[in-house]
Amino acid sequence: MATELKNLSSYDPSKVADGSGRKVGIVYAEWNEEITYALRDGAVKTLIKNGVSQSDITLTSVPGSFELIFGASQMVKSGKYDAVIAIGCVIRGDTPHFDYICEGVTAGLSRLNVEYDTPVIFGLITTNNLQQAQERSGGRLGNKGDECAVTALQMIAQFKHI
Ligand code: DLZ
Repeated sequence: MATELKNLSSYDPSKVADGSGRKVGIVYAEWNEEITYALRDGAVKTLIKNGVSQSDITLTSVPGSFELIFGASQMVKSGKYDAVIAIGCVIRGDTPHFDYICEGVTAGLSRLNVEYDTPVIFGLITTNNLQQAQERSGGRLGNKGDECAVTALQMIAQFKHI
C-alpha cells in the first residue's frame, strides 16, 4: 500500500502488544537530522506509550544511513535487545548515490533479519525531496517512527516464544 493511502501514525491501540519489560535499541542516522530526530522521537514516544520503560530504550547515532547496517548489527550481536529499530532518511539527489545507499541499507538490514534472532525494523525513509520526508516524519502522513515502534512490539510479541 502506498504511504499516501495510510497515515503512518494511525494504529489500533487495542491491537498493539504491551511493551512492559521489553528492551529496544534504536540506531538513527545524523544525516538529514531534522527528519531522523523527529522519527527517533516518534518511535521513543510510541514505545513508552505502549509500556516500554525509558530506561529500556537505548539510542545510538551513526553518521549516515549507510552506517545503520553496522550500528544495527552491533546492537543485534550484543544480545541486549528484543528488537532494534534502524532510522534514516535518504533524499534523492542528482547522482545515483541515492540508489546505492538505499539498496545497501535494505540489503544489510535484511541480512541481519535472516541471520540473527532479533527483529530489525526498517525505519528508512527514501524520498524524492525534503517535503515528502517532512510529511512522513510528523507531517500530514504521520510519523514513520510511530509505525516502527508498533511494528517492533508486534514482532517481539509474536516471535518471542518461538
Ligand atoms: C553521502 C550521503 C548522501 C549523498 N546522501 C545521504 C542521505 O540522503 N541520507 C543519509 O542518511 N546519508 C547520506 N549520505 C551519507 C551516507 O549514508 C554515508 O554516511 C557516507 O557515504 C559514508 O559512508
